[in-house]
Amino acid sequence: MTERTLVIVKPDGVQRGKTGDIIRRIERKGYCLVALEMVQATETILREHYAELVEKSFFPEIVSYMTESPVVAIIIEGENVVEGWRSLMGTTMPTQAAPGTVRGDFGRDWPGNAVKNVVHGSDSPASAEREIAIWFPNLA
Ligand code: IDP
Repeated sequence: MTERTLVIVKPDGVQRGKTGDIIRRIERKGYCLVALEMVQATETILREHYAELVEKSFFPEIVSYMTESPVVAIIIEGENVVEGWRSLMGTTMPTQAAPGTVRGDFGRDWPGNAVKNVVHGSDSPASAEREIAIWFPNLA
C-alpha cells in the first residue's frame, strides 16, 4: 500500500552534514520525496509533535536538542514506507541500532542529555498523517 511518512533530519544530522547521505538512502530504496523544508523547530511545535512525551522527565532535553539549530523536515512516499523508513532509520538508541541503519551508522548519545539519534520517523500511518499536518500545515 502506498503511504506517506514524515522524516526529520534532526539538528545533529544537519550540523554534521548527513542530510545528503540520508536523502540518498531514501532515494536508493525507491521512496519518493514529496516535500522538503528546512525549519527552526519551536517548543510549541515539539509539544504537538511529541505529545506522548511531554510529561517525561527528559522532555526539556528533547526541546533543547531539537531547537539547537534548524532541522530538515521531509515527506516521503512509497509502498509500506512507514515501516520501511523505521527499518532504514534503526532503533531509538544509537548504541543499539544495527550497523547499516542511519542511527546505527551516525547516531550517538551522551550521558545526561537527549538521545541524539540523527533522524525521526513516524511510528504508524496515523502518526504520519498527524505529524505531516503539524510540520506541513499547507499540504495536509
Ligand atoms: P523514536 O524516535 O525511536 O520513535 P521515541 O520513544 O518516540 O523514539 O522518542 C522520541 C525521541 O526522544 C527519540 O528519538 C530521542 O531523540 C528522544 N528520547 C527517547 N527516549 C529518551 C530518553 O530516555 N532520554 C532522552 N531522550 C530520549
